[in-house]
Amino acid sequence: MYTQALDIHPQLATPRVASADEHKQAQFEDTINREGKIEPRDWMPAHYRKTLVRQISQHAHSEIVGMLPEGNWISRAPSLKRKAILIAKVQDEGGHGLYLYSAAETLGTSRDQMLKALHTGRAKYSSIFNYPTLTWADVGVIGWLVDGAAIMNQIPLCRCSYGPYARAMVRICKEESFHQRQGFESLMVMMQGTPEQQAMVQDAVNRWWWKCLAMFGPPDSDSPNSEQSKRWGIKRISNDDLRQSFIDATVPQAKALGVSLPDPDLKWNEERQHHDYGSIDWDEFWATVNGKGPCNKERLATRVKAWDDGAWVREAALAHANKQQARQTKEAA
Ligand code: FAQ
Repeated sequence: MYTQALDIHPQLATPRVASADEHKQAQFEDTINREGKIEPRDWMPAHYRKTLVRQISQHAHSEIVGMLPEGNWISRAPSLKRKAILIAKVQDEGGHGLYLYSAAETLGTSRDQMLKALHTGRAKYSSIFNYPTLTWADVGVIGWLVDGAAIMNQIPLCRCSYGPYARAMVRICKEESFHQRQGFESLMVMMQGTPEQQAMVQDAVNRWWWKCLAMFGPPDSDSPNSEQSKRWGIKRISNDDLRQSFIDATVPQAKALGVSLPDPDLKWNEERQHHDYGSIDWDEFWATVNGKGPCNKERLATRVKAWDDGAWVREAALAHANKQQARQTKEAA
Protein backbone atom coordinates (compact mmCIF):
# COMPACT_ATOMS: atom_id res chain seq x y z
CA MET A 1 0.00 0.00 0.00
CA TYR A 2 1.13 3.58 -0.72
CA THR A 3 1.21 4.57 2.92
CA GLN A 4 3.28 1.51 3.88
CA ALA A 5 5.87 2.50 1.30
CA LEU A 6 6.41 5.73 3.21
CA ASP A 7 6.97 4.00 6.56
CA ILE A 8 10.48 4.27 7.94
CA HIS A 9 11.80 1.55 10.17
CA PRO A 10 12.19 3.08 13.66
CA GLN A 11 15.87 2.11 13.87
CA LEU A 12 16.64 3.82 10.58
CA ALA A 13 14.92 7.09 11.47
CA THR A 14 17.24 9.95 12.45
CA PRO A 15 16.53 11.04 16.05
CA ARG A 16 14.58 14.31 15.85
CA VAL A 17 16.08 17.32 17.59
CA ALA A 18 13.54 19.92 18.68
CA SER A 19 14.05 23.20 16.83
CA ALA A 20 14.64 26.40 18.79
CA ASP A 21 11.07 27.52 18.01
CA GLU A 22 9.60 24.25 19.23
CA HIS A 23 11.58 24.61 22.43
CA LYS A 24 10.22 28.12 22.97
CA GLN A 25 6.68 26.97 22.18
CA ALA A 26 7.04 24.16 24.72
CA GLN A 27 8.30 26.61 27.35
CA PHE A 28 5.38 28.92 26.64
CA GLU A 29 2.87 26.11 26.94
CA ASP A 30 4.50 24.87 30.12
CA THR A 31 4.12 28.34 31.68
CA ILE A 32 0.46 28.46 30.64
CA ASN A 33 -0.20 24.95 32.00
CA ARG A 34 1.52 25.80 35.30
CA GLU A 35 -0.69 28.91 35.55
CA GLY A 36 2.47 31.05 35.43
CA LYS A 37 2.67 34.49 33.86
CA ILE A 38 3.94 35.37 30.40
CA GLU A 39 5.97 38.57 30.60
CA PRO A 40 6.77 41.08 27.82
CA ARG A 41 10.29 39.73 27.17
CA ASP A 42 9.16 36.09 27.00
CA TRP A 43 8.64 34.35 23.69
CA MET A 44 4.98 34.03 22.77
CA PRO A 45 3.12 32.80 19.67
CA ALA A 46 2.21 35.59 17.25
CA HIS A 47 -1.50 34.77 17.62
CA TYR A 48 -1.33 35.04 21.43
CA ARG A 49 0.27 38.49 21.06
CA LYS A 50 -2.33 39.57 18.50
CA THR A 51 -5.22 38.36 20.64
CA LEU A 52 -3.93 40.29 23.63
CA VAL A 53 -3.38 43.49 21.66
CA ARG A 54 -6.91 43.15 20.29
CA GLN A 55 -8.54 42.57 23.66
CA ILE A 56 -6.45 44.99 25.75
CA SER A 57 -6.68 47.84 23.22
CA GLN A 58 -10.45 47.35 22.87
CA HIS A 59 -10.67 47.38 26.63
CA ALA A 60 -8.59 50.60 26.82
CA HIS A 61 -10.76 52.25 24.17
CA SER A 62 -13.87 51.23 26.13
CA GLU A 63 -12.55 52.96 29.22
CA ILE A 64 -11.86 56.27 27.51
CA VAL A 65 -15.02 56.25 25.38
CA GLY A 66 -16.81 55.15 28.55
CA MET A 67 -15.88 58.48 30.16
CA LEU A 68 -18.24 60.28 27.77
CA PRO A 69 -21.79 59.18 28.70
CA GLU A 70 -21.25 60.01 32.37
CA GLY A 71 -18.95 62.95 31.67
CA ASN A 72 -21.98 64.64 30.09
CA TRP A 73 -23.51 64.88 33.55
CA ILE A 74 -20.62 66.44 35.49
CA SER A 75 -21.93 69.97 34.95
CA ARG A 76 -25.50 68.87 35.84
CA ALA A 77 -24.88 66.73 38.94
CA PRO A 78 -27.56 67.49 41.55
CA SER A 79 -25.17 68.37 44.41
CA LEU A 80 -21.54 69.18 45.10
CA LYS A 81 -21.11 65.74 46.68
CA ARG A 82 -22.46 63.91 43.60
CA LYS A 83 -20.36 66.12 41.33
CA ALA A 84 -17.14 65.33 43.24
CA ILE A 85 -17.91 61.59 43.15
CA LEU A 86 -18.70 61.70 39.43
CA ILE A 87 -15.55 63.65 38.57
CA ALA A 88 -13.48 61.11 40.52
CA LYS A 89 -15.18 58.21 38.76
CA VAL A 90 -14.75 59.63 35.27
CA GLN A 91 -11.09 60.38 36.04
CA ASP A 92 -10.64 56.81 37.23
CA GLU A 93 -11.94 55.52 33.89
CA GLY A 94 -9.37 57.70 32.10
CA GLY A 95 -6.69 56.21 34.36
CA HIS A 96 -7.86 52.69 33.52
CA GLY A 97 -7.46 53.52 29.85
CA LEU A 98 -3.90 54.64 30.52
CA TYR A 99 -2.93 51.48 32.46
CA LEU A 100 -4.41 49.39 29.66
CA TYR A 101 -2.74 51.27 26.80
CA SER A 102 0.54 50.84 28.70
CA ALA A 103 -0.09 47.10 29.10
CA ALA A 104 -0.85 46.80 25.37
CA GLU A 105 2.29 48.79 24.50
CA THR A 106 4.43 46.12 26.19
CA LEU A 107 3.33 43.84 23.32
CA GLY A 108 4.97 46.09 20.75
CA THR A 109 2.02 48.17 19.52
CA SER A 110 2.29 51.91 20.11
CA ARG A 111 -0.44 54.01 21.67
CA ASP A 112 -0.50 56.11 18.50
CA GLN A 113 -1.25 53.00 16.45
CA MET A 114 -4.05 51.96 18.81
CA LEU A 115 -5.61 55.41 18.88
CA LYS A 116 -5.41 55.69 15.12
CA ALA A 117 -7.36 52.45 14.87
CA LEU A 118 -9.99 53.87 17.25
CA HIS A 119 -10.24 57.21 15.50
CA THR A 120 -10.61 55.68 12.05
CA GLY A 121 -13.36 53.31 13.23
CA ARG A 122 -11.24 50.17 12.74
CA ALA A 123 -11.09 49.32 16.44
CA LYS A 124 -13.96 48.14 18.57
CA TYR A 125 -14.95 49.38 22.01
CA SER A 126 -17.74 48.22 24.28
CA SER A 127 -21.23 48.43 22.75
CA ILE A 128 -22.61 49.82 26.00
CA PHE A 129 -21.09 53.26 25.52
CA ASN A 130 -23.08 53.96 22.39
CA TYR A 131 -26.31 54.65 24.28
CA PRO A 132 -27.37 58.06 25.59
CA THR A 133 -27.58 59.13 29.24
CA LEU A 134 -30.98 60.80 29.28
CA THR A 135 -31.48 61.53 32.99
CA TRP A 136 -29.47 61.73 36.22
CA ALA A 137 -30.71 58.23 37.10
CA ASP A 138 -28.72 56.91 34.11
CA VAL A 139 -25.53 57.90 35.92
CA GLY A 140 -26.50 55.80 38.95
CA VAL A 141 -27.56 52.89 36.74
CA ILE A 142 -24.27 52.98 34.83
CA GLY A 143 -22.44 52.71 38.16
CA TRP A 144 -24.65 49.91 39.44
CA LEU A 145 -25.15 47.85 36.30
CA VAL A 146 -22.45 48.79 33.78
CA ASP A 147 -19.67 48.84 36.36
CA GLY A 148 -21.28 45.79 37.97
CA ALA A 149 -21.08 43.91 34.66
CA ALA A 150 -17.55 45.21 34.10
CA ILE A 151 -16.43 43.86 37.51
CA MET A 152 -17.99 40.45 36.82
CA ASN A 153 -16.08 40.27 33.54
CA GLN A 154 -12.85 41.76 34.87
CA ILE A 155 -12.24 39.92 38.15
CA PRO A 156 -11.26 36.75 36.22
CA LEU A 157 -8.93 38.90 34.08
CA CYS A 158 -6.82 39.53 37.22
CA ARG A 159 -5.72 35.89 36.63
CA CYS A 160 -5.00 36.43 32.93
CA SER A 161 -1.84 34.65 31.77
CA TYR A 162 -0.28 37.88 30.49
CA GLY A 163 1.41 39.56 33.48
CA PRO A 164 1.04 43.28 32.64
CA TYR A 165 -2.70 42.89 31.83
CA ALA A 166 -3.36 40.82 34.96
CA ARG A 167 -1.58 43.35 37.19
CA ALA A 168 -3.39 46.32 35.61
CA MET A 169 -6.70 44.54 36.22
CA VAL A 170 -6.08 44.15 39.97
CA ARG A 171 -6.01 47.91 40.43
CA ILE A 172 -8.82 48.54 37.97
CA CYS A 173 -11.14 46.10 39.75
CA LYS A 174 -10.58 47.81 43.10
CA GLU A 175 -11.66 51.11 41.58
CA GLU A 176 -14.58 49.58 39.68
CA SER A 177 -15.86 48.26 42.97
CA PHE A 178 -16.11 51.81 44.34
CA HIS A 179 -17.84 52.82 41.10
CA GLN A 180 -20.48 50.17 41.47
CA ARG A 181 -21.16 51.00 45.10
CA GLN A 182 -21.49 54.72 44.48
CA GLY A 183 -24.01 53.98 41.69
CA PHE A 184 -26.06 51.69 43.90
CA GLU A 185 -26.00 54.18 46.79
CA SER A 186 -27.07 57.04 44.53
CA LEU A 187 -30.02 54.97 43.25
CA MET A 188 -30.95 53.93 46.78
CA VAL A 189 -31.25 57.61 47.73
CA MET A 190 -33.46 58.30 44.71
CA MET A 191 -35.63 55.27 45.46
CA GLN A 192 -36.29 56.75 48.90
CA GLY A 193 -37.29 60.04 47.27
CA THR A 194 -40.36 61.25 45.37
CA PRO A 195 -42.48 59.08 43.04
CA GLU A 196 -40.93 61.03 40.13
CA GLN A 197 -37.42 60.08 41.26
CA GLN A 198 -38.46 56.44 41.65
CA ALA A 199 -39.99 56.45 38.18
CA MET A 200 -36.80 57.97 36.78
CA VAL A 201 -34.73 55.14 38.26
CA GLN A 202 -37.10 52.48 36.94
CA ASP A 203 -37.04 54.04 33.47
CA ALA A 204 -33.24 54.06 33.46
CA VAL A 205 -33.12 50.41 34.59
CA ASN A 206 -35.57 49.49 31.81
CA ARG A 207 -33.41 51.17 29.18
CA TRP A 208 -30.01 49.78 30.36
CA TRP A 209 -30.78 46.24 31.53
CA TRP A 210 -30.67 44.40 28.18
CA LYS A 211 -27.71 46.44 26.94
CA CYS A 212 -25.77 45.40 30.05
CA LEU A 213 -26.50 41.71 29.42
CA ALA A 214 -25.15 42.11 25.87
CA MET A 215 -21.92 43.67 27.21
CA PHE A 216 -20.61 40.19 28.03
CA GLY A 217 -20.37 39.46 24.32
CA PRO A 218 -22.15 37.04 22.00
CA PRO A 219 -23.39 33.65 23.21
CA ASP A 220 -20.63 31.06 23.63
CA SER A 221 -21.89 29.24 20.53
CA ASP A 222 -21.26 32.43 18.53
CA SER A 223 -18.02 33.63 20.14
CA PRO A 224 -15.14 32.95 17.73
CA ASN A 225 -12.35 34.01 20.12
CA SER A 226 -13.44 32.34 23.35
CA GLU A 227 -12.09 28.84 22.91
CA GLN A 228 -8.52 29.83 22.08
CA SER A 229 -8.50 32.64 24.63
CA LYS A 230 -9.60 30.21 27.33
CA ARG A 231 -6.96 27.68 26.30
CA TRP A 232 -4.32 30.41 26.69
CA GLY A 233 -5.62 31.55 30.06
CA ILE A 234 -6.55 34.99 28.73
CA LYS A 235 -10.25 34.47 29.32
CA ARG A 236 -11.08 32.31 32.33
CA ILE A 237 -14.87 32.20 32.22
CA SER A 238 -17.12 32.12 29.16
CA ASN A 239 -19.36 34.99 28.02
CA ASP A 240 -22.56 33.08 28.90
CA ASP A 241 -21.33 31.96 32.31
CA LEU A 242 -20.33 35.50 33.24
CA ARG A 243 -23.68 36.81 32.01
CA GLN A 244 -25.47 34.23 34.15
CA SER A 245 -23.42 35.12 37.24
CA PHE A 246 -24.20 38.79 36.69
CA ILE A 247 -27.93 38.12 36.46
CA ASP A 248 -27.91 35.91 39.55
CA ALA A 249 -26.01 38.55 41.53
CA THR A 250 -28.15 41.45 40.33
CA VAL A 251 -31.65 40.07 40.98
CA PRO A 252 -31.41 40.39 44.80
CA GLN A 253 -29.81 43.83 44.44
CA ALA A 254 -32.76 44.99 42.32
CA LYS A 255 -35.09 43.67 45.00
CA ALA A 256 -33.21 45.59 47.70
CA LEU A 257 -33.46 48.75 45.61
CA GLY A 258 -37.15 48.22 44.91
CA VAL A 259 -36.89 48.22 41.11
CA SER A 260 -38.08 45.56 38.71
CA LEU A 261 -35.93 44.14 35.93
CA PRO A 262 -37.63 44.41 32.53
CA ASP A 263 -37.76 40.74 31.65
CA PRO A 264 -41.02 38.75 32.05
CA ASP A 265 -39.06 35.51 31.60
CA LEU A 266 -36.70 36.22 34.47
CA LYS A 267 -37.28 33.59 37.15
CA TRP A 268 -35.37 31.29 39.49
CA ASN A 269 -34.81 27.80 38.13
CA GLU A 270 -34.52 25.43 41.08
CA GLU A 271 -33.05 22.66 38.97
CA ARG A 272 -30.29 24.79 37.43
CA GLN A 273 -29.83 26.85 40.60
CA HIS A 274 -29.73 29.90 38.34
CA HIS A 275 -32.19 32.42 36.95
CA ASP A 276 -33.71 31.76 33.55
CA TYR A 277 -33.96 34.86 31.40
CA GLY A 278 -35.42 36.05 28.10
CA SER A 279 -33.67 36.46 24.76
CA ILE A 280 -31.21 39.23 24.07
CA ASP A 281 -31.62 41.19 20.84
CA TRP A 282 -28.35 40.21 19.16
CA ASP A 283 -29.23 42.00 15.93
CA GLU A 284 -29.38 45.25 17.83
CA PHE A 285 -26.09 44.40 19.57
CA TRP A 286 -24.25 43.72 16.29
CA ALA A 287 -25.70 46.83 14.66
CA THR A 288 -24.32 48.86 17.57
CA VAL A 289 -20.93 47.11 17.51
CA ASN A 290 -20.77 47.81 13.78
CA GLY A 291 -21.26 51.55 14.14
CA LYS A 292 -25.04 51.90 13.91
CA GLY A 293 -25.93 52.49 17.57
CA PRO A 294 -27.61 55.72 18.64
CA CYS A 295 -24.40 57.48 19.72
CA ASN A 296 -21.53 55.80 17.80
CA LYS A 297 -20.88 58.80 15.53
CA GLU A 298 -21.06 61.29 18.38
CA ARG A 299 -18.72 59.27 20.62
CA LEU A 300 -16.09 58.86 17.96
CA ALA A 301 -16.29 62.51 16.90
CA THR A 302 -15.81 63.58 20.56
CA ARG A 303 -12.72 61.37 20.93
CA VAL A 304 -11.22 62.62 17.66
CA LYS A 305 -11.81 66.23 18.70
CA ALA A 306 -10.18 65.61 22.10
CA TRP A 307 -7.16 64.12 20.31
CA ASP A 308 -6.90 67.04 17.89
CA ASP A 309 -7.38 69.62 20.64
CA GLY A 310 -4.61 67.97 22.65
CA ALA A 311 -2.03 68.14 19.84
CA TRP A 312 -0.38 71.25 21.29
CA VAL A 313 0.12 69.51 24.65
CA ARG A 314 1.81 66.53 23.02
CA GLU A 315 3.98 68.83 20.90
CA ALA A 316 4.95 70.98 23.92
CA ALA A 317 5.84 67.88 25.98
CA LEU A 318 7.97 66.54 23.14
CA ALA A 319 9.74 69.88 22.63
CA HIS A 320 10.47 70.03 26.37
CA ALA A 321 11.82 66.46 26.40
CA ASN A 322 14.05 67.23 23.39
CA LYS A 323 15.36 70.38 25.07
CA GLN A 324 16.17 68.49 28.26
CA GLN A 325 17.92 65.74 26.32
CA ALA A 326 20.00 68.30 24.39
CA ARG A 327 20.97 69.98 27.68
CA GLN A 328 22.00 66.67 29.24
CA THR A 329 24.05 65.72 26.16
CA LYS A 330 25.81 69.12 26.25
CA GLU A 331 26.58 68.78 29.97
CA ALA A 332 27.93 65.26 29.48
CA ALA A 333 30.23 66.37 26.62
N1 FAQ B 1 -18.98 45.41 22.55
O1 FAQ B 1 -15.35 36.11 20.37
P1 FAQ B 1 -15.91 37.14 21.29
C1 FAQ B 1 -16.13 49.06 31.36
C2 FAQ B 1 -16.79 41.64 19.90
S1 FAQ B 1 -15.04 48.38 30.31
C3 FAQ B 1 -18.30 45.48 21.39
O2 FAQ B 1 -16.72 36.68 22.45
P2 FAQ B 1 -13.78 38.06 23.03
C4 FAQ B 1 -15.63 49.95 32.45
C5 FAQ B 1 -15.42 41.06 20.18
O3 FAQ B 1 -14.48 42.07 20.38
C6 FAQ B 1 -16.02 47.42 29.17
N2 FAQ B 1 -17.74 44.38 20.80
O4 FAQ B 1 -14.71 38.12 21.74
C7 FAQ B 1 -16.39 51.19 32.47
C8 FAQ B 1 -15.18 40.23 18.94
O5 FAQ B 1 -14.79 41.06 17.85
P3 FAQ B 1 -13.27 41.04 17.28
C9 FAQ B 1 -15.15 46.71 28.26
C10 FAQ B 1 -17.90 43.22 21.45
O6 FAQ B 1 -12.76 39.11 22.91
C11 FAQ B 1 -17.60 51.28 33.12
C12 FAQ B 1 -16.58 39.75 18.59
O7 FAQ B 1 -17.50 40.59 19.27
N3 FAQ B 1 -14.59 45.55 28.90
O8 FAQ B 1 -17.26 48.81 31.18
C13 FAQ B 1 -18.56 43.10 22.68
O9 FAQ B 1 -13.33 36.66 23.30
C14 FAQ B 1 -18.31 52.48 33.15
C15 FAQ B 1 -16.79 38.30 19.01
O10 FAQ B 1 -16.79 38.17 20.46
C16 FAQ B 1 -13.65 44.82 28.29
O11 FAQ B 1 -13.21 45.13 27.20
C17 FAQ B 1 -19.13 44.25 23.22
N4 FAQ B 1 -19.83 44.26 24.37
O12 FAQ B 1 -14.80 38.44 24.22
C18 FAQ B 1 -15.88 52.29 31.83
C19 FAQ B 1 -13.15 43.64 29.07
N5 FAQ B 1 -18.54 41.81 23.05
O13 FAQ B 1 -12.40 41.62 18.34
C20 FAQ B 1 -16.57 53.50 31.85
C21 FAQ B 1 -12.09 42.88 28.33
C22 FAQ B 1 -17.87 41.12 22.10
O14 FAQ B 1 -12.92 39.60 17.03
C23 FAQ B 1 -17.79 53.61 32.52
N6 FAQ B 1 -12.61 42.21 27.19
N7 FAQ B 1 -17.50 41.97 21.13
O15 FAQ B 1 -13.32 41.89 16.06
C24 FAQ B 1 -13.18 40.97 27.23
O16 FAQ B 1 -13.34 40.38 28.29
C25 FAQ B 1 -13.58 40.32 25.94
O17 FAQ B 1 -12.90 40.96 24.89
C26 FAQ B 1 -15.12 40.34 25.67
C27 FAQ B 1 -15.38 39.73 24.29
C28 FAQ B 1 -15.84 39.51 26.71
C29 FAQ B 1 -15.66 41.77 25.67
